[in-house]
Amino acid sequence: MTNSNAETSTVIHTVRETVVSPERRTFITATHPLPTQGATPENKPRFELYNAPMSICSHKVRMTLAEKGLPYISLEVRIAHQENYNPVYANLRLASDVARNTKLASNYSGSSGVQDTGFDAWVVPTLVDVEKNSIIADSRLICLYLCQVLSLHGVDRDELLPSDIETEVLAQLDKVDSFPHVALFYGPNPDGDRRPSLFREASAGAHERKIAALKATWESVRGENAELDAAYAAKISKESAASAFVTNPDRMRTTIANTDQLVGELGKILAASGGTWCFGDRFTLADIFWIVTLFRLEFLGYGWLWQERSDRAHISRYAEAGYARNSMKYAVRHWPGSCPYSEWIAKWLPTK
Ligand SMILES: N[C@@H](CCC(=O)N[C@@H](CS)C(=O)NCC(=O)O)C(=O)O
Repeated sequence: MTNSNAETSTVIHTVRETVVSPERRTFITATHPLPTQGATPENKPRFELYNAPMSICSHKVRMTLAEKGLPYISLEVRIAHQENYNPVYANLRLASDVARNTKLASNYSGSSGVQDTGFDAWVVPTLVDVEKNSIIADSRLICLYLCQVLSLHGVDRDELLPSDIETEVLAQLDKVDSFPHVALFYGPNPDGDRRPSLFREASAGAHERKIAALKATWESVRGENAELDAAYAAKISKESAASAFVTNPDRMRTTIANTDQLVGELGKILAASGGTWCFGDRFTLADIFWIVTLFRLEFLGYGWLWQERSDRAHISRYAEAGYARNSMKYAVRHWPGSCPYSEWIAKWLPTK
């Protein structure tokens, strides 16, 4: 289905007014990099970002925006309250190009990459480019989009996506996109679950709660819109597959072995780099994607994948350099609610 410009504007307006309550709409700028400044009607930046504090896909986008120094309205979607299961929000995502060109995700691989599993209408982040009246509904695509439109802000697009190494940078984004983040988040390591204990309790039974919430919100709109019905059915099927996946010890063991291999591949890139970052001394999108990934792994208690191996000491040095960047500090480490619970990363969090 192709939406007209007017239809897209209506969808954008409706979701802005109904999904996120005013106190969770904040104006992020270089001088106010945390969500502390309430958005007012006078604030009219080009971008609006539906995101959630803890979401790793939101971390990638917030960090990219921070690296670029781009102002935006942050619209905090409360995943724990299933605000992302509001059909109005799904309609926004279903109006994006990626939704039109990709099959719906109805199965589960452990990753959240759209190329891997398909399109999920019920997740964050979603970027709205107010100036272009366009909706971009996938973290990897959003970060690429931000790089590609940046010349408009007088910032060289080559900064995070240099043309001479674009293919190499894109290959790293694809690798991180295929990373089994979600399985490691919701599933225990059958050989010793080191996820923070409070987080373990909070996330237990998450897939079942998601299914129940989806069914409840579907009830009120079922049969009204075939596209929405298909998106609900696909998500319920995906969450059922996820539940079976993360409670299967063999699948979790394979997931952890794959993670170890991907971390090893990062080690090889860094060893060949000759500089601080993946590609020499140029900080690129590849580094944003890897740094938030390593931070999430540490949060979940998987830092041992490199910290307990002398041949991977360079990954620790890389991670520390990345965590120290201002973009990482404000978009992730100090962003309220971004990394609750974890004792593994306590030294990186703001002191109380
Ligand atoms: N391919 C999407 C995946 C996004 C995604 O899976 N988001 C997660 C948080 S990182 C989410 O919103 N989960 C909520 C849910 O499944 O209910 C992207 O990269 O943006």
